[in-house]
Amino acid sequence: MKLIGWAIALAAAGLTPAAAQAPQAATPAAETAQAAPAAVDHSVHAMPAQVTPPTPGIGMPVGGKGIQEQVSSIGREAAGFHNNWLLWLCAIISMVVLGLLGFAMVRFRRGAHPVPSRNSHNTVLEVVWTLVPVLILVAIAIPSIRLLRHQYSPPKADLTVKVIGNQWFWTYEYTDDGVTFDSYMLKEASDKNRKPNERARTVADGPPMLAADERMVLPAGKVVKFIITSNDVIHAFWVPAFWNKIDANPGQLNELWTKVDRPGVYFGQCTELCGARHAFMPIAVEVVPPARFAAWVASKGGAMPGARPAATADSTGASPVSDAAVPAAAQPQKANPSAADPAAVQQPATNQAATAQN
Ligand SMILES: [Cu+2]
Repeated sequence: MKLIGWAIALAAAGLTPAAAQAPQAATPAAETAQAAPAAVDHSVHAMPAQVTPPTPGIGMPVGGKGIQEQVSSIGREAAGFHNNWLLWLCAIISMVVLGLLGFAMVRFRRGAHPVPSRNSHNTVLEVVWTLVPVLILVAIAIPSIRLLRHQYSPPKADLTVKVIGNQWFWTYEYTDDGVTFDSYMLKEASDKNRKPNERARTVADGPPMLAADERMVLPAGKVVKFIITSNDVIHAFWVPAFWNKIDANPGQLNELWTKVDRPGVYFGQCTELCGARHAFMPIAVEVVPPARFAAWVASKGGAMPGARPAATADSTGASPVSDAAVPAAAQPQKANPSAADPAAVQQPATNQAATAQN
């Protein structure tokens, strides 16, 4: 009887995953079939002649020690708060509590103190142990709320990138510039699933499982607004060196911002369990000087909003950084006014929709 019970239990355990995986197994096949042409396109055509290699140890995991070096203003503020304030506070509190515990254990042990004290109230002590934790919480709350305020009251954006999570790749829409593309993980040369004409990861592309066939390109020193959503299930957008992290929910627009001063290559990953290939949708961001960003936009068939003289000055006028640095970079785009028009017309509509929903 017991044996039969075990047999049924084992059969159920064996069947359940299979049943659960069946639809998923079908989905990747369908996805791959759909996505295959795009992936092949990227690997064959879209790769630049030379790939900017990342700086070792920057914008990528550093062996599980501490927080990655932060390259955005928010990231530096947050990491400073964590490293220089919270960690010390935690350490000091732990040491004080441990010291008190040790003192009480030794001083009031049964051998040295056979008759227990019968004191039940001590006004000074009670005031101290109420007041000190309150002060500690206030000391944490003030910088914490200041950080939250900085994170959620972004300066005027110079550039908006709509980030869309898909099972299992990212789509980046540069709403201001008319550029849209998908970004897939680069497979290893030894990967049996790699198609013969599919580009394999090289050292210059970045670490395994973090390198992408097409990187999100951002201009250095500009305020970038990310509008984050999903096409299917919940994903999450996170580039650790920028600090920011937020869920990509289907049917919702979330918002983040960053300003990265240092050109370089920075890697992130989807950080919400989103299905079978969750681990294979990295985020690779290349931050370049504004002039190179303008050239990249042009190479992708887009046009910088700066290419439209009057309207652009109005819409981004509140950001002194953008207007000071962009014109020189954007001038060449002026030769392409027909392409600039639709992008410039589209931009306010997209931004307003995003703001309204947030
Ligand atoms: Cu995901």
